Amino acid sequence: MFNRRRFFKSLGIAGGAVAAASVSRVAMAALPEPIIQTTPDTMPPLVPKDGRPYNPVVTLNGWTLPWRMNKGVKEFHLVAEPVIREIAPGMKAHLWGYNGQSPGPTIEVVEGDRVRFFVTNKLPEHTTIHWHGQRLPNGMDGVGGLNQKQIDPGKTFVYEFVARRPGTFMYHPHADEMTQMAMGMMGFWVTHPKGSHPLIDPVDRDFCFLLNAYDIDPGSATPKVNTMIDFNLWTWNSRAFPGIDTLNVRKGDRVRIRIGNLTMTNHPIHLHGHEFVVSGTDGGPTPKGSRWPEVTTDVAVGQMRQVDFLADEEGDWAFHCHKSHHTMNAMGHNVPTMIGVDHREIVSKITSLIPEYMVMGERGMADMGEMEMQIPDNTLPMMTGAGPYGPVEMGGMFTMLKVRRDQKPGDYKDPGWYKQPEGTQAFEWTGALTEPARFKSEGRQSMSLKETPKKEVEVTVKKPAGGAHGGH
Ligand SMILES: [Cu+2]
Repeated sequence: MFNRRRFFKSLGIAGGAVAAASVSRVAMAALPEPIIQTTPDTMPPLVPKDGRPYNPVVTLNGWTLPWRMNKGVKEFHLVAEPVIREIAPGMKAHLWGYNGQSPGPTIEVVEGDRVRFFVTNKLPEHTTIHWHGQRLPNGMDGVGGLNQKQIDPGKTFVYEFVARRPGTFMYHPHADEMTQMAMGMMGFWVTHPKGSHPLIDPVDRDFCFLLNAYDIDPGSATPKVNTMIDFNLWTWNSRAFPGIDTLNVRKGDRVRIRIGNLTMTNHPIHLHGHEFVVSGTDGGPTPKGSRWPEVTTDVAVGQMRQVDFLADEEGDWAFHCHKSHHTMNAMGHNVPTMIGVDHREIVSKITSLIPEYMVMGERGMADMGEMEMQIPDNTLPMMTGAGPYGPVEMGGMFTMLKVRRDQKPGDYKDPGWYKQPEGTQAFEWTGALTEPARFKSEGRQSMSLKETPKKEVEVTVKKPAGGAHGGH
């Protein structure tokens, strides 16, 4: 649901808006009212009510910002402000974002549209907006200090340009970037082609989301902004599994997924059950002759990738980052590997002192997925999520593509779990087991398979002589 807030009332000052000198011709009295959204639910596509028609996108756990048409110009109002974002049920983060959310709302326009952005700064420090990937006049590029003055707290600046080429873009501050992006300031931008385009095929469903990451200590709510590598929450649109909505499609749909990366590392994004092609980057649609089938595409830092595929296999297909640490929630990395370690003796000693002591990891870490362990307030279990057959043992950048033959066109609701047809699911073998014939090498290897006979080695230890303590 949209909440409308009175702009001047919320700023607490009457007529407090100040325009950039270069666009002072814009009548401030005509400032569009900002539209605020506070739920992290995936909103249905925003079908354009005016302007040129297009097939709208669906932002995972996000929404598209409505505009106002003013004498042929699409006017938007972005408010940079502190927000509270639910990362997944059970954890809320204190972030910075736009219009009530991190990421901010998706901007959707059509190639050739003239767009005007009113950007109000309600942060405690200055900011700007850079329109990543756009062709625009240099003074609209948003690098604070280089292309424009910083937008000080309480001020409103105006950006205006023509969306010259169709494609997949994003926006983010270019002012105290490390802090402001670590706090969640970013948003998606899609410029739809006007009419048919030789390199942009029509699709039935078009999804988008940003890759972002946070370092929030368990029990706290504000990201540590100086973290460079060791983030503990890997998120899509500031949501972690099981908080990321599923991508629900109808069997036979042509599907497009657009992904942008504003984290500090690359993410190989992997889809199960289907092959896709990279149909576009932030540089625009890719030439058709350059496309080859993939099931994983790496999205490097600062890049966008747009993939297209035909959803022709029914089921619940995992869709995730292939870095296995990125499908985990908050975890410590300085933990020794305990696989194969027999704790039994030490455990009985410890539990006599600390009755609730738990042994972890001597048979792998899968136990973590089903354990009912006490965790601090406001954090997420490392591995979580229950599927129809037990714990999914995932976190972070993980969700599912759900393909159903009876999903109605235009219906984005979660259809529930897929029921595999009889005889099409992996099953337990209950027949006799024979020993596998293992390969034995007798060849010239640097290390022989044959054991060399052990020689008893006797060691005599001599401690330094002298003093009262003699050696044994
Ligand atoms: Cu990743």
